[in-house]
Amino acid sequence: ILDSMRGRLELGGSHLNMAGFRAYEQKFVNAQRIIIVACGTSWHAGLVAEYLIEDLARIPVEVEYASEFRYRNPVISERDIVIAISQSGETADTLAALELAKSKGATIFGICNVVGSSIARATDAGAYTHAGPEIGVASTKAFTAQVTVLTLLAMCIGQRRGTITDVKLRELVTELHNIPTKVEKALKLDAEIQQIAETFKDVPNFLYLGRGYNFPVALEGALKLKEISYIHAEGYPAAEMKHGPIALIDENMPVVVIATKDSSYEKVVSNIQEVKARKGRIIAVVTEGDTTIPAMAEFVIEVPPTSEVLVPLVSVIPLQLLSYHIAVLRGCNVDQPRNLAKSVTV
Ligand code: F1P
Repeated sequence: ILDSMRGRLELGGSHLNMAGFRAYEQKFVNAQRIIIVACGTSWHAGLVAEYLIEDLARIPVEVEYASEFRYRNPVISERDIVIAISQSGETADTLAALELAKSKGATIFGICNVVGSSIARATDAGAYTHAGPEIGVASTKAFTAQVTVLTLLAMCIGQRRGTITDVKLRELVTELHNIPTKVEKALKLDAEIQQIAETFKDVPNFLYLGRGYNFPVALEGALKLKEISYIHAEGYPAAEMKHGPIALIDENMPVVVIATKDSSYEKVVSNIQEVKARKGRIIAVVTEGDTTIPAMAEFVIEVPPTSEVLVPLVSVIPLQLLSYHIAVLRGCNVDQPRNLAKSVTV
């Protein structure tokens, strides 16, 4: 099934070349562990990959901030595969982390957007995302392209290891081809999201909550808001809320809950109830047709239904739009945010 994908998959104009994977397929199949190193948004894509690879390929995954990994004394063996993810391919911490792993014998697989970049050159193999140039500093389409490559990777390894059924695989392949249309549909939420942005453009704090595959999406939503609108935002796994952040919730706190219909839906409903009981202002990202959560939220953003495994590709879009509109309304330069560099090379 995946033969065509091991070549090229056209997705939203991006060609995801998986040819680099083919030469190292067997290594991935036999890997004892996969370690992912990255920074910022790319690290969030890595977190999505932890769910994907453990779910579909049943290989243990560790996701490491490259900036920490490089300075500790990590245990790495020749049976480890290290995946370095970087949009620019120039991030100094990610490069140093992969070089450290390489010196200990690990195989390094890169996922970069910029062809011929330093990280791409330092890897043993890799897959380019070919998402095109990111005009702004903050990564957006690079994130969805990275997650797509990582999804394909998890599916390919899962197929080879026999950890994913043919039925499931076929279902995912079909749905992957529907994703561009669903992303386009999510982009059409623009005007609606602009209205929500109007309401919240002057607040000092935001909380983002999600579970499962939507947990990294919550982190990414919060990061995008911080990066381009300079509003303090925190992303949390929804169930962790009661271990601290719940103290922050009152009638002034906007809480974005990514609450699509998936296996953790019921639990997210009870997290929303907890926020509501403290008068938090709920902005819920839900699956089209949901009626339960919309009845509880102040604002509702409906995204098209998709497979749980693929949901970050769709659910991240409204969060990117929300950050964009809030930043514009606050008069911020969305392409060149203060203090941020496109490539963090030191
Ligand atoms: C990592 C990153 C981006 C962020 C900003 C600063 O870059 O943290 O995620 O949006 O551009 O750098 P990269 O390693 O993915 O190029």
